[in-house]
Formats: sequence, structure tokens, C-alpha cells
Amino acid sequence: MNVRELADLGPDDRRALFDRDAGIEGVRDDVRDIVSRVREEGDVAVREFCEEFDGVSVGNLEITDAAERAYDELDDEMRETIETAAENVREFHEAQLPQDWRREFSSGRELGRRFRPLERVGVYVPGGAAAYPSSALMGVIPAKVAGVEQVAVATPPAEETNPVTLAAVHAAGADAVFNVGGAQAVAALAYGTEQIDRVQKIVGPGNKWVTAAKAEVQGDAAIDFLAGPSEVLVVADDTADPRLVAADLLAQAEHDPEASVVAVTDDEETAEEIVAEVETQLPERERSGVAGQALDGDASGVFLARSPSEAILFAEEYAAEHLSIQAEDDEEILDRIDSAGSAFLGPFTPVAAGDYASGTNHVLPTNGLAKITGGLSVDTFLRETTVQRLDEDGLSDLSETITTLAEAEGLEAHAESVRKRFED
Ligand code: HSO
Ligand code: ZN
Repeated sequence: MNVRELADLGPDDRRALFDRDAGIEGVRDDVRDIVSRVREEGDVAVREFCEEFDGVSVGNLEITDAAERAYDELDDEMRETIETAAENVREFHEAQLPQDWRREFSSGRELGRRFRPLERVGVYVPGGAAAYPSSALMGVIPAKVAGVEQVAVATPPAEETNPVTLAAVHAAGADAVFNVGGAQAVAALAYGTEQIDRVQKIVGPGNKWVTAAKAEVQGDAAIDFLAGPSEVLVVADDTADPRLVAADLLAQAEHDPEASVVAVTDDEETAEEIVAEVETQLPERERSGVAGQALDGDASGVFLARSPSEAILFAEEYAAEHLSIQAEDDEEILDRIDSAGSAFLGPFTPVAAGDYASGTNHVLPTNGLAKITGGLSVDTFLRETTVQRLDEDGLSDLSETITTLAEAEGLEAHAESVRKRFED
């Protein structure tokens, strides 16, 4: 790995860095077939796909009781660990709950917003290679905090589904748990089957097939966003500790050979030291194979900027899922970067803290989607109604404006519905 100068990046380098995608193109056709078969044939197709893709013949698709048992059977240490993380996530999401409000904007014209939870949502919890109990907490807890009545979880079947994941699903408060993964899980949640009730919105991270299926069902069910592999961008100055920067890069790199991990700094020595630290630490890591591939990827690297501003503009354009700022004036830098899923400030704030336990959500926008959306939050599970009440004066003040516009649109009945209120 070498330090590269931002000034030397060519169009291909920039494309690799900035046009990251969720990598679903190659599986779209297969996924379309899976989705339409589940839609038409229901559980029969679901079971067939479980057999075909997971090698498991599932009888009953529902494993809600098994999740409860898994929770009961946890050892004390693991139970406390899950409860501590769950509590912090719950607390942070409770703080997000919006208040309904009404205000008189002018005499007799009262307007407001009211929030209500969705009724039925589905949370995808990955299993297999990436069985993350933490993702179960991150998907289910915000939905329950928002007040969603029916939170269904789908997680891939296995000879033995990861018991900690199942326990976390229960601890988070899921109402129903199903033993189905991949595109077939998303299809079942979106359209309903004999055993699985249709949901209104499907959230949560997954592999290419899951993500492609979310893209496919979008419109029939709402989704959060199409997330790809993990990303981190570290902005460092000469006060950053290269050991810690390298450690944070390696942490996200171990997720996936396709993960993108980037550091940018305006200090040449810091850049060289980060590279050296990555090279020293990588072989010490258990998942050095995966992390090494991620580090070699076109969307990863250590970059030298000619000025703090150049580093900041780069970070803005990158729009990282995780933005770590290891610099003296970290708050000023953060102020100047509008696009990032989650920001981590200071030497004692590893990205792993947010991944697991500080309380923020780790289901975050990747592939530059941070330019247009944030991660999972309580808002993901709410819908909003605007409310208004005008009194006679309020309407009278507006009647000219309404009737003139209505007539300009040729909608005379609209105008009349206002005038009628003032007849004798
Ligand atoms: N960093 C991942 C979340 C995660 N980390 C789960 C550890 N477990 C989201 O990009
Ligand atoms: Zn992580």
C-alpha cells in the first residue's frame, strides 16, 4: 500500500472512489425470478429456495419461540452484554421520538404535524457468514421505539441459527421471527405468504441478493435504502495517532473483501505512518485475508491532500457511511462535511463503538447515499400527517388567494367550496 496524492488522481481513480455501488447488477435477473415465484407460490417457493440456497429443509418457517428460548439459554455474561447494548440503542432512539405539534401561524390559521408509527414492518437480519446480533438490535429497536405493533424479523435458516443473533432478536422486542433469508425473505415480507404476513416496509442490511430484492419490491413495500459493503473514511491531521487510524481502517476492512476504507490527511508524515501501521497490524489480525483484499480495493487507500480544505472537499464528495475525524479542530471539520452516515470524533471514539454499543444506529447509507439520506432511526418507522384548522377570519384572509389560484387552474368547484362558507 502506498500513499497517493489526491492531486494525482485520474478520472478512473476518482470513479472507483466516488461511484461505489451496492454491486447488485449481476444478480438482478435471478432475483426477479425468485421474487415472482414467491409472490405467486408463497411458502412452497420459499421452502424450495431455502433448500436450494441454504441447504436446509425448513418445516415451520416461524421460529419466534426458538428466539425466546435462545434468549433464556444465554449465559449471564452474554445476556448482560446484549442488554447493555440494547439499552443504549433504545435510549438514543427514544430521544429521537418527535412530538406532535400545532401552532397558529397567523390569526385563525392553525397548522401542525402529527406522527404515527407504521403498523407492520420487516427487519432483515443477516445470517451465515455475517451473522450479526448487533444488526438485530439496530433494526428492531428503533421500530419498537417508534411504536410499530408488528415487527417481523427474517433471518436465514441454518442447521443451527446463530443463537446469539436469535437471542438479540428477542431482546430487541421482535414480534415474529422467520427462518428465511435472501431474496425469498424479502419477497415473502413484501407480498405475504401463508405463514408470513405482508409488511409495509422492509429494512436492514443484507448481501447482494437481499439488496437486489429490496430494489425489486420497492413500490409494493417501502424500503430503507440499498446498502452495500461497509465503508469508513478517516480525516486525520498531524495530531492523529496513526496506530488508531490504522486500527479503525482494519476494523471496517474485516467485514468484507469489498469494504472501502480510506484515510485522508494533509500531513505527509501522518500519511506515511498510517500506511506503515496498516502494514504492521494487518498480519496480526485474524481476518487479515478479508481485510487485505478490502485494503487492496480500488475504493480504499491512504491519501495526501495539499491542504485541510482539499481533505474536507474529498470527504464531502466521498460521503462515507462512517466518517471518523482524528484532528485537533474536529468540530470545525465536521461542520464543513455535510454528507456522512455517522460521525466519530476524537481518539476515544472508534467506529466499533457505534457498531455495537454507544447507542447510535449502525444501519447506515453506503455508496454515497449519505448525500441524500441518513441511517435507520425512529423516523424510518413513522409517517407524518399534517393537520390544520382555520377559523372564519383565517379562511377569510386566504379566500382571495385560494379562489384566484383555483380559477387560474380552471377548478371552479374548489373556489366555490371557499365562497360557500361566506354565503349569508
Ligand atoms: N460496521 C457495520 C456494522 C457492524 N459492525 C456489525 C460490526 N458488526 C456497518 O457498516
Ligand atoms: Zn463494523
